[in-house]
Amino acid sequence: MNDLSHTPLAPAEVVLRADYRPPAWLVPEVALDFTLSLDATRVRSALKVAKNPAGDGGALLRLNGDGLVAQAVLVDGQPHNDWRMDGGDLLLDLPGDEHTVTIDTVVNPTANTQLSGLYASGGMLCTQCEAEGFRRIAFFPDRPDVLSVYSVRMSGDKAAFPVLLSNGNPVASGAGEGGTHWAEWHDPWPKPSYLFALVAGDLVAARDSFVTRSGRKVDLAIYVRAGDETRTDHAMRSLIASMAWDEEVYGREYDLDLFNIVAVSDFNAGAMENKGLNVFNTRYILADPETATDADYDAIEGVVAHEYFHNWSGNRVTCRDWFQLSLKEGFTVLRDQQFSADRGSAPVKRIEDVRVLRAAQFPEDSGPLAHPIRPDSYQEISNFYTATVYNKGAEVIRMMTVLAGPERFRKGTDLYFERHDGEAATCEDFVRAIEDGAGLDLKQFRRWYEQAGTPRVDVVMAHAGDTVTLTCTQTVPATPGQPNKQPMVIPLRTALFDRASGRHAGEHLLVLTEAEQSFTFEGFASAPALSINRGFSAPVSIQSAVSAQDLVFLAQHDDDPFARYEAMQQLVVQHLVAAVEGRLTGEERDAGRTAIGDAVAAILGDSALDDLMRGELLILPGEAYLAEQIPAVDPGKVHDEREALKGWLGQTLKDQWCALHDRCTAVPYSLSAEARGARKLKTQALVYLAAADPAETARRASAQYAAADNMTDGQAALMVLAGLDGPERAAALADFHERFADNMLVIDKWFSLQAGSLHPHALDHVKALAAHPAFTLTNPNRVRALYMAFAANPGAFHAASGEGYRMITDLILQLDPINGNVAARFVPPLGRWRKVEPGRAALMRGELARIAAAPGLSRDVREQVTRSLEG
Ligand code: B3K
Ligand code: ZN
Repeated sequence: MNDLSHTPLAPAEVVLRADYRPPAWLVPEVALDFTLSLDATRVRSALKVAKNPAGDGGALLRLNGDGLVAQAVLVDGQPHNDWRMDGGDLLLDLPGDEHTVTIDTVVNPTANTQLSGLYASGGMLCTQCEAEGFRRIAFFPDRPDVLSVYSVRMSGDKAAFPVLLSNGNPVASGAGEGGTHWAEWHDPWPKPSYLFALVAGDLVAARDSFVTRSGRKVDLAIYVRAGDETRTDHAMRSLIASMAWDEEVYGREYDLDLFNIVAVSDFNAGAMENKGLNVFNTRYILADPETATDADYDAIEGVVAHEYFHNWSGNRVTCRDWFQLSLKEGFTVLRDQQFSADRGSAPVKRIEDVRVLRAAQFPEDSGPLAHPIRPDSYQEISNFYTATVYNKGAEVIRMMTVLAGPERFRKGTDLYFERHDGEAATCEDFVRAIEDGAGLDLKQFRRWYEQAGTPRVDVVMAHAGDTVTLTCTQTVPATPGQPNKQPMVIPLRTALFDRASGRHAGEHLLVLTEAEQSFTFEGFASAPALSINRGFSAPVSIQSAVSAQDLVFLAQHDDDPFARYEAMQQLVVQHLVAAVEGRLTGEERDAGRTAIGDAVAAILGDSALDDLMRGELLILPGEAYLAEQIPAVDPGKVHDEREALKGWLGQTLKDQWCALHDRCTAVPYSLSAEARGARKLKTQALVYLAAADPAETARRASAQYAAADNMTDGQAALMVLAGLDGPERAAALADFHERFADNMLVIDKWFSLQAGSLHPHALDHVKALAAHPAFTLTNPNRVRALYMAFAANPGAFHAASGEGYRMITDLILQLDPINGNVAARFVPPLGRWRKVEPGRAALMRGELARIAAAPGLSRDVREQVTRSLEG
């Protein structure tokens, strides 16, 4: 194999956590004046700067800039020529302790295809400043520990920009000359520059209000394009529910007289928590039954809540530096997970969250991009908005709730908010507040912030006399830059089931702190069935030799719903991993399938289960998660074995799937848990049946598509049809496209369903779709709809020819100059080459080397590619 990993790359600047120094200058107040235009917006910024008593005392003021040109620089109102540029930054020496620095710049929002800073989207202007976008608007100490009170004035053409919004409260507005108008906003809460926002455009508002527990009335508005205001109800209800929940559960009240949300179609992320002016990707706002699935409804509720919760966990208490990102993101993800659990089915929510963690974060932890939830270094911070910082970050704080219990945890968070309100804090500040408030010792627990990698816990159960001994051995795998690891604190909720009665005598919380530890339990005449890491109390991988028989038992009898799900998953994982590794005799394969089939039949027939939970128990482990369990995996084999099992289950239980589909089809549309559960099962029945009998299922799916009065049913039927051959496929896809041609979010689904389909020619379909007139590289949702769905479709992406890898590489190279942030998100799928069998690994690595060799890469892509080749 060619050694391509050593393609020379220019040395990149690395930012180290250990290098943190307080800012030399603070900016207590800033006034921004925008003269708006789509291609030349003038920005005048007036910064009141004051020497930081905690700084180095030097005269040098560094104002970050990215692509800005200073048209004029004034100090205390006087023209000032003694300034210089250092890269994009503007440096000036200031003689005294307090000054006002005024700088004029001009930016071109239309040319801003990176969608960071001030940019144009369909005729409107909007901003995205986290993490380092503000420096693309104005020269500023663009770091989260510089907190300022913002006053904003903007003026522009009234016809083009009838709505003018910024953070905080409106102060004044009026008409100007030549058809212009202006508005002034003031945000009384000091904030870092990444929370600044401005929106100007032709928008309509859906309005409501909320009265806080102390009696303050808050005006709520969701701004969308005309015509979309009929699809904001669910987002508004979610917002109101979030506001009430945060008061009740965390004692946090909203702190301005208005809360605005704006939905934009061109957006790199999901949404942004700018103070008092959240900006959202339209996909997390707009919903009605005809165009949004049940999953879309859930995602909207979760993201609206997440951004709202940031008002306290992120805005009132912000981050000292970007290494502390998990301080706000991990905690806020935990809060939105808890909220959604309270709003719907808590067990189902927990299962979904763990599924996401395993599908997105476990591969990160075991690959070249592994990093602790509080990283030690970065080249481009945008690359650290990861499942590790967000989702594992949430799991780490969740473990604190397990160790402390909810009441004591709440004392900890109360203390955290009280101590650090108005400050830029660190993860260490959070841990200390939980320690002090909840009365926990988290000394060793802090390793969760330091060490990357998913800990593995091997559990061996021994039974002698009436004593059960559990021996737990933990290992934290080596990760890039961290060859040696220390033992973690691992809280494992555990129960020992008596097989005869199907009961256990109470749950134990086993807290592992050492590399190896034993726990003994008395009073067991016979060996019990082990239920461990119930509720997924720790984000670890458990290895225990549980028999298929015990797993079937637990799948039916465990009183912890997550553990039931887990037993089913393990049953299938054990079988499929053995099958992929070629370890099964014909008889063993039959026996394994029979055990799984019996367990599935029992779930189908268990009348005590609600349908939402039944749906979880029936989901087969995903290909990515299965692949994680197998070294040097052949993704093709994983795909084939999993499909074969699906087909076998479809065939063996055909009558039951048909009966289930019929029963659920009779349930009318509503958003009740019952109706949602029915829709979920309907989809699953189709999926199993399609694997067994494609022709008959195409007819069934077609009928479901034709009869669908909601997007969940329509999309599910189309998803199944997209994976099959036959006339029904083309007809349904054409119909869907025609019906929803005007709705960008639904057309995104149309792209995704085809790119993610089980069809053997999915790869060719993606190639053709890239040339479709509705495809564009400038809209991140559209790019993700086609290519993320494709990269997550193992059957297509991992084509043995390497064509899938080539397509993603071509995309990265084409997209990088347009939007490096989004382009970099496509590198990790290629970065998993070390986990894959040698033939494909060489192809993947070759493509990474091709990217590395390209000139002029963005810092985003360069960092991800370099780490992927080296790690
Ligand atoms: N804080 C934003 C993330 C913005 C992403 C910047 N690259 C959304 C969120 O987590 O709430
Ligand atoms: Zn967030």
